Amino acid sequence: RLSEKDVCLSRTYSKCVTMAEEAKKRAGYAAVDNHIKNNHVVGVGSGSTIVYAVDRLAERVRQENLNIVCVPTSFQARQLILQHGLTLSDLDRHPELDVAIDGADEVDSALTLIKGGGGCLTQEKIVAGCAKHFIVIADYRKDSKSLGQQWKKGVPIEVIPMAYVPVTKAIMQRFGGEVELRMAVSKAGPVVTDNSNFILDWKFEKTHNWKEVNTAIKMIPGVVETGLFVGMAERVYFGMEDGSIRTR
Ligand code: ABF
Repeated sequence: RLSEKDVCLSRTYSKCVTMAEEAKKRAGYAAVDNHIKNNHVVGVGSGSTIVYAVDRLAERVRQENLNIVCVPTSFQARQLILQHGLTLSDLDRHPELDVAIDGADEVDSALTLIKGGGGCLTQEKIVAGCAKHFIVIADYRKDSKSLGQQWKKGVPIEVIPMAYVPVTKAIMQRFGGEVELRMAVSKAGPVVTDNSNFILDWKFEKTHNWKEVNTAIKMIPGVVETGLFVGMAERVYFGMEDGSIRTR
């Protein structure tokens, strides 16, 4: 299998970007077409792939006159719902969702996910956890046998700001690897989440038992949530380079 870099070297960069966008679109459309029905309460994820799913959802709501209520996972998702004229709700009013659809940074062969490259992992996990069905959409670059093969930025971990140094030390001592405080693009300060917390990125060195590691990291005081989604995804739609859809 060619790496993304190899694929891009063999094509023009713009063609590569177009292929990936087309793949995201196909995945988003397939998930909405196969899983959303009238009167559904839908969790709306974050990132760039979900934009296509929301486009398709809004199209179906208009064309089929569907009654759909949407619960966002982030400020971005909220804006998307409003911009598309969809019905916005929250977990107070709709604590039980029929389906949640979201992107991922990497998906392994057991459907364990790394999420949180966009920093919204806590709300994404809460919303996915409230859904009867959690459906993931991604392009071919996220498909992996084992976590870390594709996504090189590590596992995002949301932490209470005052705890970021002790949490950093605890993770490195117990699980090895490197932990970095995620900085804003300007480098002027740390990234601050929608919950006013910081994000640590744990660059692990080997494959772990992700269920155990997830539980252990969550037990460290100051950790709010991890970007490891274990046993949550029911189905993943990958848009492939050849225009097909692969499901897992
Ligand atoms: C969210 O958006 C995140 O959990 C994940 O980090 C990211 C995926 O973004 P994209 O669809 O842009 O690749 O789902």
